[in-house]
Amino acid sequence: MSEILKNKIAYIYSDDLVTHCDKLPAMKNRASIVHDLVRNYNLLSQENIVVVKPRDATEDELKSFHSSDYIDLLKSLNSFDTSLDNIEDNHLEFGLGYDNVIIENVFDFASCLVGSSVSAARLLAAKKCKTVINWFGGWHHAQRDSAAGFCYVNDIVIAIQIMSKFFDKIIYVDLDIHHGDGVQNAFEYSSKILTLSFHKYSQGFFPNTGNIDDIGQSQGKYYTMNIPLKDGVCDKTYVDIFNEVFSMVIENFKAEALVVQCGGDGLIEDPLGQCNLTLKGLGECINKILKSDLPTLFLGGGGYNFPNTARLWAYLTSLILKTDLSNDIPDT
Ligand code: V1P
Ligand code: CA
Ligand code: ZN
Repeated sequence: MSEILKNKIAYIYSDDLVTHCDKLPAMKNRASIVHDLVRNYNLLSQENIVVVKPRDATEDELKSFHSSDYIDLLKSLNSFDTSLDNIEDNHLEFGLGYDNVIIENVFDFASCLVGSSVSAARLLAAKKCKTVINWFGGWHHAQRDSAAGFCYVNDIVIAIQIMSKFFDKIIYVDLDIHHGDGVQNAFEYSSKILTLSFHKYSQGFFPNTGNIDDIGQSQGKYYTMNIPLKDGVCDKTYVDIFNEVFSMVIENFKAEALVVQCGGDGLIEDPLGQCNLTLKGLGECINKILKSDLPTLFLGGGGYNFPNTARLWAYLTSLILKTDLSNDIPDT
């Protein structure tokens, strides 16, 4: 196994994973659009990539971050009849309502989703691969005992927990236009995991957290970093700030690995983000991250203009693989 993977970039994929993600109400069929574009640009047949089928997460893995009460509730709702309107107060208490309606087979979805990032983290931890891509992960809002902002479980926190047993210090970079609150909250007391989120911070914009003076707590003070940005932020501002902050963090923190959430909702024409980033701007950030030459897990996240999100992740895949994308848009 390790010989096959040696020097290759792992791309996490399974039919099950895409089928589950395609059913998410706010992201219907997005996973298929993304995977089809990546595949039809022939990125998966490059010689330096290997497609890895993930395994499901165990209940213990889910409970390594989430509370037993929350995971047990998801388990009990696995066969919930979604056609009946029988939401209880108890469900709302655990965030299962407006942004996170109870979906069919919600526990199977949670195990499959967390399993994808757990499998990715294990490849990095075992040094089988130096770079892993999981465009189906990146659910940064889920909290220990609740769903939030379209995120049912926090695959990122669980992946970082696994990686932190093998890498002494890790930087988490969150490029999604929303604040990475769930990941920040999980590690705000730690000086080993530095979380760095770039996000729009304006009146009423979800989740309304991530002020610049939100810097971590106790031992973790100064290891939480927040870069709040104005509504409508464009490439020049975003990339200039990113370059300055990321260089400073890389120089001073001496990380052994990176986890990067590449949410595409900062892109121009995104209905939720309403900002002005382009593929070029986010691509420059990824190229800078790649120059650090550290073991890295690249994750997906938000992105509500589905074709543009697929374009972004196909383009980022090409940058990670160091190959050019064909100028011809695939017929398919
Ligand atoms: O604004 C909220 C709720 C309303 N409450 C007072 C808070 N929710 C947002 C959630 C955005 C989640 C972003 C996730 C990610 O960072 C990572 C995957 O990208 C929200 C919005 C909005 N415009 O911000 N929910 C919805 N829109 C929504 C739309 C249609 C149906 C259900 C929810
Ligand atoms: Ca962010
Ligand atoms: Zn987002």
